[in-house]
Amino acid sequence: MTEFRFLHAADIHLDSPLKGLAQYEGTAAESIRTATREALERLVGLAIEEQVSFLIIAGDLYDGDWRDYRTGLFFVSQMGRLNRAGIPVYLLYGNHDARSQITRRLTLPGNAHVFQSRSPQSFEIGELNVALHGQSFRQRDVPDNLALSYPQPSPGAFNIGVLHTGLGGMGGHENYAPCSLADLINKGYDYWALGHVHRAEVLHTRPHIVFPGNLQGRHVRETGAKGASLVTVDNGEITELDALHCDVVRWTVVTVDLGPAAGFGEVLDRIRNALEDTVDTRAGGRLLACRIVLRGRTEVHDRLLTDGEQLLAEARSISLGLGEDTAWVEKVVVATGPPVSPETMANREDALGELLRMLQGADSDADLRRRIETDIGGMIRRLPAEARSDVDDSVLKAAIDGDHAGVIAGVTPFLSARLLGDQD
Ligand SMILES: [Mn+2]
Repeated sequence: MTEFRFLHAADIHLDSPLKGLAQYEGTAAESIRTATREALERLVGLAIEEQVSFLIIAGDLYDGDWRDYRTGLFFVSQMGRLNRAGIPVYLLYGNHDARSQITRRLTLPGNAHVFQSRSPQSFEIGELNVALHGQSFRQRDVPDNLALSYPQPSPGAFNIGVLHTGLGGMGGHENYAPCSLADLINKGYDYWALGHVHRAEVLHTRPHIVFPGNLQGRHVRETGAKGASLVTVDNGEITELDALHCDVVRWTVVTVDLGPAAGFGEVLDRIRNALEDTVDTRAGGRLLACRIVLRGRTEVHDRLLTDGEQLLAEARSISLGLGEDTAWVEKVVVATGPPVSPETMANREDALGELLRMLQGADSDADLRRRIETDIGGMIRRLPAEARSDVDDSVLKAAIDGDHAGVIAGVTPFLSARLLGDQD
């Protein structure tokens, strides 16, 4: 038997809208906006460069229905590059691009083979002695264990199962087309090309069961290097499994411990140092999209809480100072504390101490709760529905949920920071 290599990608989410980005200007925002397309271009470039025998896409190529034909035309243009290079593609649709989800369609070039959604389907590559088995999703929510109905392995061939699955329910992903690891191991295939879970993971070797992760991180919960798996097969055995990085923008969380930082200027210095360090160690030459988290007990805690807008602008200014398309700051989270603990503060013999003691008991104060419900509750009910869903701010979320204790706990640090700030 011959030696050959193939690429396994999944969860490309082409043209996926990036939440919260529309309000930002500049080249970094533009790079992030086009990142899923550029990552696909890189994948195709690598397939050609590495001279792979074929490419597998294991579902969620598209994020959902196309806004217009441009998304489909872009994909066809990339398939055309592979067609010219003589590289076939085996494409399976998942929950995001299930048959029922995509209303517009384009005919694909002859090198693209799509797994049908009616029942499992097999493709054979005679000259390599490879058999691929798979089934696309018919609709978004597939409750059945698809793997069980996949065909028996083709005797003597290198068998690949292509499957979009939540497996047994992996953290943060809907458990579509559920199955167990044992179902896959026992099938008798050589390689399972999975999709759906966005974090890359090799779940088993011999047989290999692999989530390559998504091709390009789309928000701060998808951090680190992203790409596809390059698999080398020699004489029917997998001899190498490499992660190829295709991401053009890399997401990361930068935690900055402020310790006893005494001034706003010092805070900015520490942010700058941390960003420089992160660009050097984690970016791999790509644009780094960062969420900065400030921690520690610090003198400037009050100012950080009350001057959020300036803090974010300064952090963005620092990132721009590192060079064009080097780093972009998505958000600065202030998770610092005052230099003295809240308990010590509450023991103060002054008006602030009194206020804090009052707030500590506020949740059991029926009168105060009624006033919060009247004032804030009324305001929340006037918010449009879309503003009430998918809320990032914990205090606002507590207010929407009618969690008065959460509102009081959430505003206490801001209130005491304001009061302390006014003393200066
Ligand atoms: Mn999926």
